[in-house]
Amino acid sequence: MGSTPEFVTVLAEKTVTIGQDITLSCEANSSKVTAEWKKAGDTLKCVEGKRKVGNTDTKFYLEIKDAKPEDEGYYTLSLSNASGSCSCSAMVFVELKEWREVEKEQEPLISTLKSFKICSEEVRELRFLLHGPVGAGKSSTINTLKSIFEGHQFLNCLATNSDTVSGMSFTTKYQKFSTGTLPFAFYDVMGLEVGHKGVHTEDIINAFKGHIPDDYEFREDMPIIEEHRDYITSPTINNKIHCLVSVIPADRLSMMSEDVIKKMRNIRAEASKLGIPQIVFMTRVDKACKLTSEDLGKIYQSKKIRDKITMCSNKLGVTENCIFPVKNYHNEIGSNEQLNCLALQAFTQIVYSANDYINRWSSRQKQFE
Ligand SMILES: Nc1nc2c(ncn2[C@@H]2O[C@H](COP(=O)(O)OP(=O)(O)OP(=O)(O)O)[C@@H](O)[C@H]2O)c(=O)[nH]1
Ligand SMILES: [Mg+2]
Repeated sequence: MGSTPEFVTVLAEKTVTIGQDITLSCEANSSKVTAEWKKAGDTLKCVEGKRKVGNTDTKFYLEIKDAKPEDEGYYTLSLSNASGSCSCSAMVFVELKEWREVEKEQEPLISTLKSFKICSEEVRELRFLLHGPVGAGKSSTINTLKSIFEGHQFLNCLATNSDTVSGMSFTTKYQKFSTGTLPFAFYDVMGLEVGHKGVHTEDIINAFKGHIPDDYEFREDMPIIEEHRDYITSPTINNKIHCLVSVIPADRLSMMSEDVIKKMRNIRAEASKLGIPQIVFMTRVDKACKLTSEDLGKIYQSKKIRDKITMCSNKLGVTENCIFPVKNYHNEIGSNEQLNCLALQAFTQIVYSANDYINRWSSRQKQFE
């Protein structure tokens, strides 16, 4: 009886650009085996002009011509004979043609934002509210943007240092963060959770309407009431939110509960009624895609990220061009220009959207003068 087949060399991970050919190969200790290639449970056979499987003596190979996005995946080769079997697997990534342009230099983006002027003198600062599920990276996003503008050593003291979602929001206050002398302010809120836990949707709606005072401590048992001593009864444009940012973790998108998604849709519907612009920041992209985690500059060539954006668009009912994938400073030591560029591109978008909102508000004011 022969011996169990064994690999002399194993399959290696591959990254190809769309349209290129893919070759996976490895070597076994014998050619007298039955070889089976599989991807996602399907056995792969030869397909004229597209796919070839075979072996030259002990070298086994799989060739795929003209890589398409659907060729991305986890490929397994199993070898068997009467004595037993063995298998090995490798991931194949198919990079798409860049579907959005990545900025490579941060300086032009920073200087445009530094010289930015709000279109109305009555408005002191553009105010952004970040909301989303617990642990989505809301506080980290604020931290990332603040550290880019303030140029200090990154310190993620606002965010939880735990990567596991405990089910309890680390942020419990309605907290304002300014960006030095620039006319931008971020508002951080408690995360959304399933059922009666986390921040109430009414609190978020009241926040963007301008009724919630700075440093208000959110209560899980009830939303703010008009009788609260600091409730802002007649908010001005300087109390209101000018752009709503939904923060969604790319790696947990498929696990997000229906309940949280429904809450987010309700919040978005209320913001739409008031004409407040809405943008999505899709965080934790490095956790969702290996290609991106290895080279952030390839984010707009990643099929995984593209698919996540489509999924996010379907779940929240937002158009894809309003979704910006970003990576936050997490455990990096120094500054990372590519990370900054992605964050700055997304930030530029919310600045212009908020300014448009102010522009519309100011035109309406003039009509009544
Ligand atoms: N790898 C990675 N980790 C991230 C990223 N953004 C945030 N994190 C981590 O995710 C965890 C949650 O981040 P937070 O910023 O505290 O999330 P949050 O939305 O403010 O959470 P709550 O205030 O608890 O609702 C922390 O451990 C962060 O360091 C990212 O882009 N990549
Ligand atoms: Mg937080």
